[in-house]
Amino acid sequence: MFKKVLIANRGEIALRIIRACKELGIETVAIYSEIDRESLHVHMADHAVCIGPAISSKSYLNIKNIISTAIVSGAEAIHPGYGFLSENPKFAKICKMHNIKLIGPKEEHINKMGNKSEARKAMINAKVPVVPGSEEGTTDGFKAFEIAKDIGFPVIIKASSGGGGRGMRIVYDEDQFISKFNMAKSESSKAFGDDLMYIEKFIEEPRHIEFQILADEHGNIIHLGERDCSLQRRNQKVLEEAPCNVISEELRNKMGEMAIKAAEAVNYESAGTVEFLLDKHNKFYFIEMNTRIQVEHPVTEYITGLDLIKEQIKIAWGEKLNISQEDVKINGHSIECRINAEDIKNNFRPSPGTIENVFLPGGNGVRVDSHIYSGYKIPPTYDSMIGKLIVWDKDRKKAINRMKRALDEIIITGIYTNVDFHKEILNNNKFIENCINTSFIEKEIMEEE
Ligand code: MV4
Repeated sequence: MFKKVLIANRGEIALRIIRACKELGIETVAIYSEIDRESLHVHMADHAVCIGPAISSKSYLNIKNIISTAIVSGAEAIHPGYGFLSENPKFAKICKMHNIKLIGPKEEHINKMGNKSEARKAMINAKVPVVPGSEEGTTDGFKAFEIAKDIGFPVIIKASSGGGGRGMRIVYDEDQFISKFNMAKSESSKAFGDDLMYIEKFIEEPRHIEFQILADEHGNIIHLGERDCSLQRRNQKVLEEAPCNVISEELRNKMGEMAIKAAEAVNYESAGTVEFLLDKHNKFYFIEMNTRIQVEHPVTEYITGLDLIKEQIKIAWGEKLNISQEDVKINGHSIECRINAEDIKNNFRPSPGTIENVFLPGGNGVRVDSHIYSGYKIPPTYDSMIGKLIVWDKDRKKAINRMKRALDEIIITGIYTNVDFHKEILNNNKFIENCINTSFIEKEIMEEE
């Protein structure tokens, strides 16, 4: 097993990876920016190296400093976590050049799935159902318009180098198309340096269902069931849960089989997530594949009893999966609430600053993944998530009850948080009855306020 691993990330996911390494007897090297000197991952790692100023481009995205820190510290592998360099093919390539194992997929997997129109093409060839739409990407608005008319409005314009909702535009009728196409194109060009777009039929009010994949370097691929990530605000996930209890065993097996086929199509390795849309008629469509561990991985860990970070590290070491698809058993129900330092009464604007007092919940079936502590100064530089509260119980109603109890225990003073926003969602009847889809938050929660 690796002797020393560098964690190329910060916050709660850096702690999460350090914990998995410690339990595997692996020495850990943390990297941190100047503003993160007092962040918890710096204190929890065996070694810590300051790699630059606060701004991400000069620190957590600074490939040169990260690689040289790995070499100087003697780390044989790097875990990138999520965000930052976790889906950067150049970083994967440079790790390989320096004989440093990247704990995650290979450069070709990241490239293939990072180009969303190429990914669509690979899925069509692999006979994985995709949303009706364009075969190829295009930068030509008039060609795109013809495709949109063939598909039938409403359509959604997506950036081929986008993902996660960035550079997306929904078009309800013909006369909006060209202007929205050009806006999306210029946004994509600025954000990703690429203005290749593709068009899909817009699926109205779907559920956003993603399947967790584990694939080793010996061709074994399994799925670990689904997560319902429909509760999103401005394309940011708010609350995730597993399993989705409106999906029958039969549908779960069908979607799981397609998720494995999607991974097989690119000879995938490591942990990955295949995203589907599930429409009102229980038809499902592939939309994209994420080639990283995701924020919401703990809900899958709770219902399967697996440690996904340890599984990634063992796969990177070259071990075969020690579980088969038949061994995967979904037990109980898990819900995750993302705890953000944001002021929900002021348009959810970030609320950095010094935390005065913290009390975080515990008890049966409660897990908190967070790096905050009393006196911790939340920097304004990075995203506003300060932790995740995850619960497990025997079924969805019990899990909701436990989550409400746990949220009530939270004390975080000195900054604003979105805890009350979560309480509102958990008390909403449509949520309690699981009558939700991707428009739930905008329609049910935001319009109410
Ligand atoms: C869609 C869609 C409906 N129809 N594609 C959102 C981010 C990325 N994962 C893909 N996403 C979507 N793609 C088609 N053809 C709905 C979503 C979607 C969504 C869209 C707008 C606002 C919030 C959303 C939340 C989840 C999924």
